[in-house]
Amino acid sequence: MCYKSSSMKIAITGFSNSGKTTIFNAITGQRLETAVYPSVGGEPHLAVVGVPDERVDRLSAIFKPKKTTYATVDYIDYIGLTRGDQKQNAKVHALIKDADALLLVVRVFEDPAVMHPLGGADPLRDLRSLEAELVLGDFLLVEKRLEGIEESIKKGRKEKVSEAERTVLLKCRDCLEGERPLRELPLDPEELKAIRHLEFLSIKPEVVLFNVAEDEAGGAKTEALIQAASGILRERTAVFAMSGKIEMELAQLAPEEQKAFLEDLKIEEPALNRLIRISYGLLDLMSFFTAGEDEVKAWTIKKDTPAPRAAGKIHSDIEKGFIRAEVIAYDDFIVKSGGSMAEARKLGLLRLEGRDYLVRDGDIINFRFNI
Ligand SMILES: Nc1nc2c(ncn2[C@@H]2O[C@H](COP(=O)(O)OP(=O)(O)OP(=O)(O)O)[C@@H](O)[C@H]2O)c(=O)[nH]1
Ligand SMILES: [Mg+2]
Repeated sequence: MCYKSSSMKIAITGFSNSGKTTIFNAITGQRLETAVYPSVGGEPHLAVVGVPDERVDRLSAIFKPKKTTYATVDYIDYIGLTRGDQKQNAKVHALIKDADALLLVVRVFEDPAVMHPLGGADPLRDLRSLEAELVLGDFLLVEKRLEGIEESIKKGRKEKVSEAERTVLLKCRDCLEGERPLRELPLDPEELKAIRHLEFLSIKPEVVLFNVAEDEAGGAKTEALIQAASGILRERTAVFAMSGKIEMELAQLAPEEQKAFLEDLKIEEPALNRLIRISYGLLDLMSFFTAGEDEVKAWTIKKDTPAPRAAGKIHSDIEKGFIRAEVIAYDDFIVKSGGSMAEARKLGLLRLEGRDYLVRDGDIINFRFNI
């Protein structure tokens, strides 16, 4: 099984029956079946999801374009991890190893009708075990790779041995043996490059999502849980809690019904939107915008992308023929020029930036180019 796509990908994982497919349904608005027994196989679920962004909504209201396009992220949902079953977990690993981040679903809700693979609800134990499974999977991968390297050395096949890789792998082994995920190991870009081909799981940024009971999303118990989890996790992680079930039901309502529902509960937006934005932020991504009569669109780039490369996202011709970028920050556009480009021009708020300009989150850009 193989799944390739050029866009950023987040894999939903966790133990079985933690609510992964429920969350996937919430994120994607789909209605895939969820069951009280664990899934053991089948095809993974995939979906491309727009990142909710009120700046895009606002620009769209101003420009009234024919089309409005949000930034997107791909989500995968697959079978769960199993405690102590490396063979089963290797299947999961193989499918999600090329994801850019993990969304780890941890069950908090209690429901005797829904089998709990570890016996009963204990979210912190589950979080620790999940982390341990990811660490163990990577450890086995490191061992296997080191053995392969030793073998090549013994057979005198020097061309197959990268000393740089071996040195990093030894560091990785130490870290994993200390029961810490690889995302906590400080590695420079060269070192990261040497091991990238191994596609470790514990090196990926991670959002831990506590799937709490319907009435507990904002409660004190949940707060305490988030606090405790923050003590277990360190680098490049975020912790979040919501009720998968409620968010799924909400996502399946028509837009007007959804609005009424949120107003009734005095909630500004679904918790889900925040979750999607947090995940997007953890990928070190940001958005710039193009805005006109035809389309208002959010484009996804990595932080610190120079203007010509950002232009290349739109079209390679624009990158090749790049002359300048005409830029205004979203806040300046809305606040200082009241949402009018003519006014912005009059006030001198549009900047002309050259090849070295690093695009910032929220820049509204018009590229000048020549082909
Ligand atoms: N009471 C309650 N039940 C939930 C909640 N979230 C999920 N469930 C139920 O738990 C069961 C499993 O949910 P799924 O979303 O299929 O869980 P999963 O993690 O995808 O399970 P596998 O794919 O089998 O690993 C279903 O019966 C859901 O209705 C929740 O927040 N509260
Ligand atoms: Mg499922």
